[in-house]
Amino acid sequence: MTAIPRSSSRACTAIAGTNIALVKYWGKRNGPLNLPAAGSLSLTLRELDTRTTVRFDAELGTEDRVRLNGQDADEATRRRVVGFLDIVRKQAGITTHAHVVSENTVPTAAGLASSASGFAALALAASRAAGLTLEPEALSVLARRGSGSAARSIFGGLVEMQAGNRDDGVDAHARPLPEGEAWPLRLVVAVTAEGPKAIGSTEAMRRTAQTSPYYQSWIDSVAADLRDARAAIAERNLARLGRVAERSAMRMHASALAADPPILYWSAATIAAMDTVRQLRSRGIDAFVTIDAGPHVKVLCEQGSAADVEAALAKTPGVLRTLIASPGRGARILQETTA
Ligand code: 2P0
Repeated sequence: MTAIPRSSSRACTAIAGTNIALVKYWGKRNGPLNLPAAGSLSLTLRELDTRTTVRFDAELGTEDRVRLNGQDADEATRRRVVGFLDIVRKQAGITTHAHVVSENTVPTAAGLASSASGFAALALAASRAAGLTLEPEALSVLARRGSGSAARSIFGGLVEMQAGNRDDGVDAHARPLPEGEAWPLRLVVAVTAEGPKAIGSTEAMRRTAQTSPYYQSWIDSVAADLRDARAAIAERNLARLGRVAERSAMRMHASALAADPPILYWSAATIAAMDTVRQLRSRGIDAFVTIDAGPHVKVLCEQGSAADVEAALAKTPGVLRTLIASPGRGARILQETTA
């Protein structure tokens, strides 16, 4: 491995879609290495993504520069990105600083999982710009260091994250589930609030693990949900997959609700949207709820019912806007340049 020669720069632009977990990740077995306590299973989305350019440049001096959505990143975000770049630099054997420019179509930190697409795109762009060529699994391991859910966004469509059991984390990566390919699923997103969530996932997971009496039961329940979800995907059985997804989300939130102090992400609009989905089901429409670390509601359904689901959610009190998201590809390079 060689250092980038002085006064040369190397840039890469990569794009990654966010993902929504159908079997949730909520808890770590190792904080510093960001190792999940259990596996998870998700759908990578086409419509909500992050595009990131990383340029390692010997002229940049002693600091990394981080721009997010047209502005300098706040200090907490900058520190998190710099920490991630340090991991990439160490892996590539370089010391050069970088200029990072990132644009989200996902509302940042609003519970629409911008860290998943953000760190997946950053892992690909930064590793390539640092001169590394990583296989998808190694890229997923790297992305996990930035954010647990980002490991899943390296791959497209339905994806399973394996918890792994090694201390160094090399087996804690995602893998695609080809049985799910070309299944015309949709996730209808009901946005119920603007702005950042009350408590970030990392801190909320830590508090749940340390104080919730339900945490261990939650973690113990994940393996069976993963098996059920895999079987549902193999049969293309939406009702079975949707039932697992709802159950997993409710159990994750139950574990967080029982933390001390309690963690409640839901608002009145969240409950109203859940009620809308129950009414849709009573009319014979297969639609199933999942909720992440925020008040928004995401509804899993098939392509043919997405318009009906969206119309019902749009009329629900407290729902600000809706969008229909579809399965998307994994992280990929858009452009590379060397100067
Ligand atoms: C998930 N979430 O499976 C779960 C469900 C939110 C609720 O993964 O600490 O931002 O960076 O590894 O990946 C959000 O957690 O947390 C998340 P870190 P991350 O999608």
